[in-house]
Amino acid sequence: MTNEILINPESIQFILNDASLSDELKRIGEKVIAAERISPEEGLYLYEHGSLGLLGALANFIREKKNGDAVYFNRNFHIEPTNKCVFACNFCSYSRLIQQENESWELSHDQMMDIVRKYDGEPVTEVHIVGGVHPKMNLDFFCNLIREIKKHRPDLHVKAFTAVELEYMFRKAKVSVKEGLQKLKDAGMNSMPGGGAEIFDEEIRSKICNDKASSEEWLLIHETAHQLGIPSNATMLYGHIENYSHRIDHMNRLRELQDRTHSFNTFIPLKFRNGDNDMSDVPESTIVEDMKCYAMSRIFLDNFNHIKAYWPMIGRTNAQLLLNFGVDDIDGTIDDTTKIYSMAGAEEQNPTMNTMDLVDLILAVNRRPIERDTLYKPIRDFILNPIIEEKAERAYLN
Ligand code: V47
Ligand code: SF4
Repeated sequence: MTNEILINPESIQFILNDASLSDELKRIGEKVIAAERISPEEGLYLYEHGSLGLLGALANFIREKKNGDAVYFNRNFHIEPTNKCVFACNFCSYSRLIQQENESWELSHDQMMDIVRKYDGEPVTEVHIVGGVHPKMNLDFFCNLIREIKKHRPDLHVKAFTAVELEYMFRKAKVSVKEGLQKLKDAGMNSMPGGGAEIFDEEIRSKICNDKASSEEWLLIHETAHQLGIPSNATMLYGHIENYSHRIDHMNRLRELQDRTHSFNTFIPLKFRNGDNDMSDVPESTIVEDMKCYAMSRIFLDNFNHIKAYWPMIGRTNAQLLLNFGVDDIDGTIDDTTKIYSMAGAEEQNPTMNTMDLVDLILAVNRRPIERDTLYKPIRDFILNPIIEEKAERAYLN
């Protein structure tokens, strides 16, 4: 894979020489190009005063410096054990109260193993397990499940449980964060997804998800996981009642933690979708705001290697667009196994894309499709290794 800079520094300098740009924007832009860290105050200034064009050019410059023209994806499937949840986040369209039997599901151990076995012989590399927080699905239940998945398919990477699920699981089991994580690691859990972070600012958090793990707890669980050799992702739920300064504060807390551990794989901004939840009166962000949010993430999080646009949530065409605004990853094949976003009003009602679809989507915008494993080890570069026997490969990759 090439990592050459596709935008050369001179052409980005040209953008900074625009006479209409303020001295302060020019100064911050120069720092970004020189790979000097910008402070939260400079980040906020850039966010508030920088045009979409400027943010996009800076973000794309960094993206290409870090990842060339690569666009990563993986082959994964999701298991959502239940949508019953003890918590009541106002933005959530997915969960149902424990007592609420209609529209809710609760998978048994055997049903989840049946999902795993459905992929026998298929070249998936990751299972992503995340769901509502259910008291019956406790630490022992999940350790047994992971052990059995690993016994059945040792090479499958198990990326499981948000810090919110874990905080509840450990509290119920009366174990420390470290003990609980060690148990899951011993059972075979390989990494953690980034959900549950929402927005760290305590005042906003108390308004949108008052009763679940606090920001401090979320950060502590990820830091402890990293210390135990469990890498993870980080998310940010944006586009609701927070403002730019809350987003910068959120990213700054992640950047500080990443300085200590270097074990976040990727950052995933999650656009708030307002379908069928207690915040349905809050309008969704525009695509221009989405592009600015992804671009600022790329610019501010200088110690994160990857920025992911989760296509089932943002949509396929927007994901393509965002590849020019800092994004270098579009998650995975997924295969219609997640309901979180279709229930929240995302356009993708049955999110499924096979490998060929993903490769075509990336090639259509002149980028380099690279299948990766969960930890970003390249598995196949589809430019160096194109699809030649198209018919046979299409059948295989489906
Ligand atoms: O924490 C819930 C979000 C997250 C809504 O790590 C909503 O690879 C928008 O974290 N509008 C769970 N977002 C999903 C998640 C995730 C997804 C894909 C990949 C990875 C990864 C992680 O979904 C929750 C919450 O922030 N969410 N409801 C909503 N209405
Ligand atoms: Fe439960 Fe997660 Fe939904 Fe909150 S976002 S109500 S923790 S499923």
